Amino acid sequence: MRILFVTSAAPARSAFSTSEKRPPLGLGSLMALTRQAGHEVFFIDNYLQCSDFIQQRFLQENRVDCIGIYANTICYRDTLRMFSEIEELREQGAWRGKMLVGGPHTSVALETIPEFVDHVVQGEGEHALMDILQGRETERVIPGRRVDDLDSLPFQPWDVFAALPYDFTCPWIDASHVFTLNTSRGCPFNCAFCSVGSIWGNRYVCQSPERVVSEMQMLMNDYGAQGFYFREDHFTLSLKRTTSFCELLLSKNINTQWACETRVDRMTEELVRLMARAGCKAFYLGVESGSERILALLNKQITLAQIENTIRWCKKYGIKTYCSLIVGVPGETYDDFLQSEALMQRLRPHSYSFNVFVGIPKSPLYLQCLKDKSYEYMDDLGLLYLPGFDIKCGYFYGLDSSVLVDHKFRQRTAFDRQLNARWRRRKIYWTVAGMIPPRLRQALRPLKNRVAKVLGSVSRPGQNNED
Ligand code: B12
Ligand code: SF4
Repeated sequence: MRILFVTSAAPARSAFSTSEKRPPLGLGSLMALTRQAGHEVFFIDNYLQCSDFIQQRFLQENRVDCIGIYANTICYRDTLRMFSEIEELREQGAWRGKMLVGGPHTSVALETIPEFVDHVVQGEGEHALMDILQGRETERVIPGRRVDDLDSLPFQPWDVFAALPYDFTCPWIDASHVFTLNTSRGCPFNCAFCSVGSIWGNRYVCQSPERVVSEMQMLMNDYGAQGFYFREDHFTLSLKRTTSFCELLLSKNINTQWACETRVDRMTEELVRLMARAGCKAFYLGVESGSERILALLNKQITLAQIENTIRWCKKYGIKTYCSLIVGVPGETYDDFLQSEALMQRLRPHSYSFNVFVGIPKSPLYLQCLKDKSYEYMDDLGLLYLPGFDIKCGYFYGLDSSVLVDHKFRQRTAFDRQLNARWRRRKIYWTVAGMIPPRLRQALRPLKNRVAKVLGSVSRPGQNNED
């Protein structure tokens, strides 16, 4: 069969950043598997570069039998556009192939998928796709079966990905050829703002250290990889796997750099030391908040002590830390935010950023906001925005909210009023500071801390602490 896999283009405006362009490893897994089974595979990444492939007659000219579309909620408008243009071709008799869709959106908003789409795969796609292609599966909606042995899956189609202009860098790794890998699936936690549990389920499955290292070696030998970025929810969930992975890199004398995402509750000093010895250069940490109350409300199941210890050990062994914090969740107060800010100022990670809460369908907080109607606006994708979203966009991103969402926010919480007042004071500070000649500003520097005491911090909230 001749199969075309496509992604959907990012919307012009989005409350989630859509600027990071990396290979879509879920589709990659399906492409590698179908190729291995002898099918001819085509790939168009509209998220990376918008294309007009339907109007350009790509389906007809390449005699495509089946199109498989990756759908996530943020890019779903473009998915809908493709569905209807392809259906129009079918109605005109200009193309007679099958239309398949998979990806996170199918698990969280099945009801939004048009009836004319032939197969909708929820969760993992490998088994379901092979069953459809071999005619063993005829149902329209297919809950994907989990892949129990991730080692059995072929390597990603790197020949295809390496030829495209993806971001092959990582801000924390000093190398130009950094490849993204995804070596595990599923998450046993249930953080209130996250929808991963409803997409993947709670069972965690991972590739063996040997499998991970062999793909890394192949990438180093054949594609000149100089570094790796494990872009997955839980690279370090299994202490045994992380330890064996590091020991394998060391025993094979593999000299490379890598970064991963991790939870602070998985870390011990010994593990951080071992990871650093094995080439780990950075952690992306879901810190979320400096307020114990908010951590509990988010069901994050981490403590401030664990955050502090992890950052301290990382500094000791030379691993950079990037902390991601969430702000503006229902029930959060200005005081909670001050605690987050104080934590970052005290621990001084390499960098950190505040992300303004937007409800993603099916996450526990989303369902709660729907139930108690604490949101101010729901957009056409079903995303929920809370009162004061505009104030927080201005404060934390330096952006007018109209750049991200088409709604004029009116409601305010006490948190927003206090944040707004501080923002105004800070703007005055920066305007006045900008009018002072640089030399005089230098001389007045010692006064900055006193001013900060009156205004709250005078530096910007998202920071790089290059120390
Ligand atoms: C790494 C990652 C990224 C990377 C790489 C993206 C990529 N496409 O691989 C980057 C940073 C670029 C990124 C960007 C975005 N991401 Co992201 N990302 C992830 C993360 C952590 C892992 C993705 C992954 O590799 N999964 C593993 C593979 C195996 O799964 P998969 O890609 O879903 O594919 C499987 C199935 O879905 C299915 N499938 C997929 N497509 C198809 C098609 C067909 C035809 C079939 C049959 C099956 C099928 O089969 C695949 C193999 O089993 C997930 C969280 C997660 N655990 O999934 C979030 C996640 C997917 N991202 C999310 C979001 C919102 C985004 C962005 C829209 C915005 C953002 N900045 O966060 C952009 C959009 C990217 C895009 N290409 O459209 C959300 C999606 C939520 C939703 N309801 O849609 C998730 C679930 C995280 C969350 N916040 O809950 N992301
Ligand atoms: S935020 Fe991370 S740890 Fe929490 S549920 Fe989502 S994937 Fe799991």
